[in-house]
Amino acid sequence: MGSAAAPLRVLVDMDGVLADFEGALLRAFACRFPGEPRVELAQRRGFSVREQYHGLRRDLAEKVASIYESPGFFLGLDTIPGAIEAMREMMLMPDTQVFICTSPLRKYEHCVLEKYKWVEKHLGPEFVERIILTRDKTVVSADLLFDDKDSIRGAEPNPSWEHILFTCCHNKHIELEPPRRRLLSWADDWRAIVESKRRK
Ligand code: T3P
Ligand code: MG
Repeated sequence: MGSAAAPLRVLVDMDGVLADFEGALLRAFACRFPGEPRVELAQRRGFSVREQYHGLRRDLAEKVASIYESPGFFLGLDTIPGAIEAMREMMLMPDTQVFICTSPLRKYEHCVLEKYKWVEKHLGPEFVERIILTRDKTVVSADLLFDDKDSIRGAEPNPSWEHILFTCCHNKHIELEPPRRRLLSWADDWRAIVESKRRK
């Protein structure tokens, strides 16, 4: 029998990993509601921005949500440092399948189209081909998922992928239970994590 290794399949999340959702949200909130209290990035805790603003003052939840539900918000996100270069390099790795796995907002009107446009603008059409848009990432099969959400739940209780927590302002205080792993940024050794999953 030949010993050709099966290709490795890698899912890369979009907001918080490729696109800077948190930075843009804070800037736009400060601009649109200059008199209101806000949560600086260093003070962010927990995945849901809405929940944290709700804790600050109940009515701020709707205000912060109105920012990410606005037209142009998702298309205007900056890239996370090193993300574009890492994706290009990963795509060229032999025996490696790369997909962008991202969830749309429940209020999908602008978000869905703008996520596609963002990928085309920053990564190009070959990456548009590789978008997986789903509210449930657990049913997608892969070896790895790089994602900034600390707890990824869905219909499948035992997802096939290993979740690598991508460090973001809202999750950096979380202490992971072993054997869970983090990628601190795209300057961290993502290549070693990819290689660690190859079947010998
Ligand atoms: P992604 O799966 O690419 O990380 O929920 C829809 C998208 O918006 C999802 O994208 C995550 C992102 N998001 C946050 O990161 N924080 C939030 O508080 C909300 C509401 C969404
Ligand atoms: Mg994310």
